[in-house]
Amino acid sequence: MKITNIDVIVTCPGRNYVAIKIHTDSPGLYGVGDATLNGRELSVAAALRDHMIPLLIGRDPDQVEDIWQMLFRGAYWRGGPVLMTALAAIDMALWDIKGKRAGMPVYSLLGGRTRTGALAYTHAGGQNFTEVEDSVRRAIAKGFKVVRAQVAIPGNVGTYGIGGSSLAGAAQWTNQPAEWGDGGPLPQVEKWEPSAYMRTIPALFDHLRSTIGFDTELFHDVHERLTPIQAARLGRDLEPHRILFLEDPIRPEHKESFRLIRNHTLTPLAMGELFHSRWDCLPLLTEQLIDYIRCDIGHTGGITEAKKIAAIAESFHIQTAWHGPGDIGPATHAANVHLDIALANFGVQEMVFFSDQVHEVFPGAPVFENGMLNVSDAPGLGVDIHEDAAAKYPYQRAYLPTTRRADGSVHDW
Ligand code: CS2
Ligand code: MG
Repeated sequence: MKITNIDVIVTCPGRNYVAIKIHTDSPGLYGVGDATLNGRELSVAAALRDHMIPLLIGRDPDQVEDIWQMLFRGAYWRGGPVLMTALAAIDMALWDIKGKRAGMPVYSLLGGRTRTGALAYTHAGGQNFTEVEDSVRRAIAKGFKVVRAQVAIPGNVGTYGIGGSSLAGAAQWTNQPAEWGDGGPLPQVEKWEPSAYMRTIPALFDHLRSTIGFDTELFHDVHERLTPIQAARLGRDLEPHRILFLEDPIRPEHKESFRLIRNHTLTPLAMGELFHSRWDCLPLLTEQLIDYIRCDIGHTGGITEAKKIAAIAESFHIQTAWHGPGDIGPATHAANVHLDIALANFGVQEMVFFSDQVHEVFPGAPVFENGMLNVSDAPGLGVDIHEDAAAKYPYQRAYLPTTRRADGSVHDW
């Protein structure tokens, strides 16, 4: 069998997505992959169209590992979010083809079902503790057993994850002069200070545990904003609340800093969505510096790499909690759940509910029921792409927000 051509589809059903369709010389047999990288979508599309796709025409789609090695090492320049997102899309689509050829869902190819479904979590947020409590209660009413909780921070503007952060507030900090940029959309600039944050989050979980109790697993995403000692302090302050994990406590570059956090707190730690290969994860896994590995399969080279990351993690008692936000496509969400269902060391799965527009373009996203996610038993990943629907939603440049401290200096968003 041979790859005959590969379509790159850029679409914007409510937000930008990039997808690929790998066609073969077997009539009607193709694979679908997600190549979405939030805020840098067209860079991935160009890497695919201009550099990677020409290398694949005529190749046997069955050779998933060899194609992965060739695309990762053959370019000499390797890694990073753009190339690893492009590689992930190709990898997902090749696993999709492999499943369709075998007449089996991808999880069967990965060793078969080890669980009835993948325990899922959703996001709760609000401007104050009562709003967050109400948001958590709504998630519980929907059947979630695990909920992430985020809250606005007094004096900060546009805090991550609270849902509907104030655009007007964020605009206060848009300090670029109008002449900057090309007149099109620019990143919102938000403001964040650690002290108010460090005081507010323990108080939030005081409130949630005293009102909702301990039957629901709760946790918090720091979103890479603290220093190691600040993260250690927050982890210790949260210990009485028994959160499932403290996510992304610090920025990803110096991984050994997790040793300092680990030495000071029993609060479980999670990291991974800003990593791009197993090598990024290694010290955190082999030194057991984290408890959950949260790589984004769509930015880490796909299913082939995620299998290897999970295998290393399993050897060190570390569970998976793959990244599953709204800014990756249904094919990655499906790849998450196929792995979740098959892996022995699955922990918990982040998910979102897609809009009708997204379902129209990408039918087949995982299904949420009774607190768990499942994928269909259709051969392959179970996700398709409808190009006609995709064409209705042209790309619209958009950026992630950026963050600055009160003195105007850049901080991690
Ligand atoms: C967040 C993400 O869901 C999460 O864990 O960290 O939503 C992250 O902010 C986005 O993926 C960035 O594009
Ligand atoms: Mg996160």
